[in-house]
Amino acid sequence: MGGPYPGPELGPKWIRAAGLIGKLEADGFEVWDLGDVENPPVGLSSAPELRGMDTMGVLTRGRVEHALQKGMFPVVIGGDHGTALGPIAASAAHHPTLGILWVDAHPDFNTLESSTTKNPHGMVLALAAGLGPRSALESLGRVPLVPPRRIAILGARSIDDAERTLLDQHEVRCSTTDEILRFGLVESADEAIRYLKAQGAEAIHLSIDLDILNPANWPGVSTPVDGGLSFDELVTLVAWTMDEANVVSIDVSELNPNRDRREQTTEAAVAVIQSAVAAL
Ligand SMILES: [Mn+2]
Repeated sequence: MGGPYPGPELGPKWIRAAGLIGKLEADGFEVWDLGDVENPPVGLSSAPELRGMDTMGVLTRGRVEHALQKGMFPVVIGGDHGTALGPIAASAAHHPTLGILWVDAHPDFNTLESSTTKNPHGMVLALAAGLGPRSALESLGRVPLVPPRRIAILGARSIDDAERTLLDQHEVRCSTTDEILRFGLVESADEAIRYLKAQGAEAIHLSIDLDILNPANWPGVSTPVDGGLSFDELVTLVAWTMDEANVVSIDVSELNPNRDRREQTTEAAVAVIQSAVAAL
């Protein structure tokens, strides 16, 4: 409900149908599928403009907390990028110095005031950083869930003007696709991880919006932006991050099967999750 089009709600179903669980089991992992978190009635939210995203975050947080308490590694599958709120809230409660590595074509750092589209999936990271309706923020946990200085965005290539101002005001580290091209993929990821560690982040939530991929080959997302990473680059980035940082939870979001071509983006999502888990 956080994005402009229907479709992302089908993501988990398609990823299951593509055999994710069997593949992880074949890789030697024990997998517990905790099932779908259903969209809550929007009326439950104290901030209706968020279209239930905050309530969804609270419901997801409960399951992720359960997983963390059991010593499992949470993999949360979207859904639009609002899916990230639950695992961030849970991991922040579990790890007081949590940092976020946000891999996305968009920073998702708008507020209800700054957003031109008013789509809540463009406000997720700002909410995590404590910008948004107070009641929604407080329902998710401490405010902010993660301070802005412990957030790094990687691979952004579509940044709104007002959003850029907010990022600068709150000193959020944001590196673009251009910087990755100029300085190298692993170098850019390495710098982001070093930065987060230098800011005291002892644990990292890795959030992957599939629109980081180039839509020319992986079109199954709701808000495609020209350019972006190849599948091999994304897998390299994820594997590097898993090796170099203490990643305690991940989310993979914004798969829109309605827009996919020959399930290429679905297959990419499955393989990205597999590569992340393989590095545990
Ligand atoms: Mn996003």
